[in-house]
Amino acid sequence: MSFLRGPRLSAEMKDRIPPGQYYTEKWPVLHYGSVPTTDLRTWNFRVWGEVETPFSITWDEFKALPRKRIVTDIHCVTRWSRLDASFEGVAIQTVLERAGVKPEGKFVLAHCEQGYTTNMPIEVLDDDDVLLCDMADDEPLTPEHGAPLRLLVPKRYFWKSAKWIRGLQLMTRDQLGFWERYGYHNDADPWKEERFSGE
Ligand SMILES: Nc1nc2c(c(=O)[nH]1)N[C@H]1C(S)=C(S)[C@@H](COP(=O)(O)O)O[C@H]1N2
Ligand SMILES: [Mo]
Repeated sequence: MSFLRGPRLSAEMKDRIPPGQYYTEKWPVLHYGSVPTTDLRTWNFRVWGEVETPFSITWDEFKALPRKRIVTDIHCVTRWSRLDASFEGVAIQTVLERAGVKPEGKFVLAHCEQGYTTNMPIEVLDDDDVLLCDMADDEPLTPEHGAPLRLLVPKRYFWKSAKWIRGLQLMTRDQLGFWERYGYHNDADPWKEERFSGE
């Protein structure tokens, strides 16, 4: 791990490290449980719940959607921050517009392999830096970082960036996800240090 006193960070870079975080050039791997194996021939991605048109798409259909690449900073609640990480995939709006979110669809639960979930309000998800991403650092995502597909929500601590994602459920009410039920903060804004609930 490289700490702040390690690599020389410019003032501009230091200003991008939220309180209580340290800078790393590495990309640590963190998750609960094991890395799932995926058969792309049977893989699908679903959007359901409070939407006009629930749908399920195959891997080939996902790969045919319009693509977007972003460069952004990411922050993990275990205190590492990476600056200028690049990600590529499909803008969240592409799938939300296809589904047609109803006005009642105010909250989202992301569903992953092996039952992992994470929740957020629709406004947090519907942001211009949120991607369903299958590439990072200009390479295909590795299995341990969430291949074939992960969510990327850069403005929140990284547990909201669900790996091995398989679907989005739109809901009228908020429902806590996996780490949120274990006491992680529901909002998870790194700039407000929203690490654990009750803080
Ligand atoms: N499906 C799934 N996604 C997950 C997790 C998990 O346990 N399962 N852990 C989260 C947590 S706590 C973090 S910090 C990030 C880590 O992503 P990375 O291993 O690519 O750095 O994945 C998040 N996404
Ligand atoms: Mo995490």
